Amino acid sequence: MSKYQMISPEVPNIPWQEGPESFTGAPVWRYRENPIIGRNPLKGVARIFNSAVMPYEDGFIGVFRGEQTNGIPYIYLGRSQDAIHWEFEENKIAFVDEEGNPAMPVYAYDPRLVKIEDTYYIIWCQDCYGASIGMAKTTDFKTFTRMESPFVPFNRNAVLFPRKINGKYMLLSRPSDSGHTPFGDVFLSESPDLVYWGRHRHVMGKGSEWWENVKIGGGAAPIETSEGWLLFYHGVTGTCNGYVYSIGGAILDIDNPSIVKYRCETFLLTPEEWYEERGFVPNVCFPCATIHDSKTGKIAIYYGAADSYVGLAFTELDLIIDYIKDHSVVTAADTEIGKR
Ligand code: BMA
Repeated sequence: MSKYQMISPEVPNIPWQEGPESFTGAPVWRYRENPIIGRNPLKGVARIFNSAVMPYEDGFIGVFRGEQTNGIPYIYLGRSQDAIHWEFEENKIAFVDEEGNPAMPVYAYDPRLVKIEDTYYIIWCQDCYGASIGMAKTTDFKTFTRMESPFVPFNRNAVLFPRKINGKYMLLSRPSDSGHTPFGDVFLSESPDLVYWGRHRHVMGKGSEWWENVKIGGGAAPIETSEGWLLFYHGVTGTCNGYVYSIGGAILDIDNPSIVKYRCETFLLTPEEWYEERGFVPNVCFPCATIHDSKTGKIAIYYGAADSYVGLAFTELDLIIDYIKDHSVVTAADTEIGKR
């Protein structure tokens, strides 16, 4: 009998490998055959990383950040039977506007994919006279209709919650600057209709812990659990050789997710393997999605590695919640409602 519950569908075909008997740090382990997506994955695309996947029909579907050979990032659709081996559509996703006319963003990166009720939403970073949030919806993965950008620049790392809370859509985001932002806290905004966003609340700041002391940003869509919203996010530290991106974990209040109930003082995963330490941007583990099975508590975490590859890691609900709770350090700014 598991200690904690996930409130989400069962995913019996979730990809899985058993973990070790014991852990020296967090109970998160890598897929032994990582990376699951290597270099030059399709024509005209040099690297795929920072991508989001989810169950769909009898298999899986995903939106992938493809760095084209001209250096411009765009989003590509991929399908898989096992969520490990992926087949990509050759052309980038052809977004349209509400009238069905072509409406391609200038660039698009770091997509997240979230299902709310019967609609799938893609949320990414795009140009809107500066780095901003892009959003589109689809019900069939054939027609992708762009929506209004929720915020003015500069903002990145937007993540939708998988259901309305108190009747409102909820979105995490990370206000930023126009470059390689040297600061950044996570905020929560709500909307009645996915067009107008307001009641902005501070969720959590860059950490006092060294591994996340420069900036943080939302990662995978939060997982609803009996303890609150389980959030995997990225935390960044600065070194004499540049930024290092690690994966962190927090649990947000189920009805008021701007309140952080638990926040893990240690990273859950940090660059250690060659595909995380070596690549276009070394030392990056950047989570964008999970697949999770409510029956078994299995969680598969998808993360970009070194801006060059997609990595897969695993954990289990009871293990990760206990670890986050046992290592939780929250500040006053974390636990307050986030309004000043
Ligand atoms: C961030 C984002 C991510 C990227 C990371 C490391 O600012 O642009 O897409 O993975 O930097 O380069």
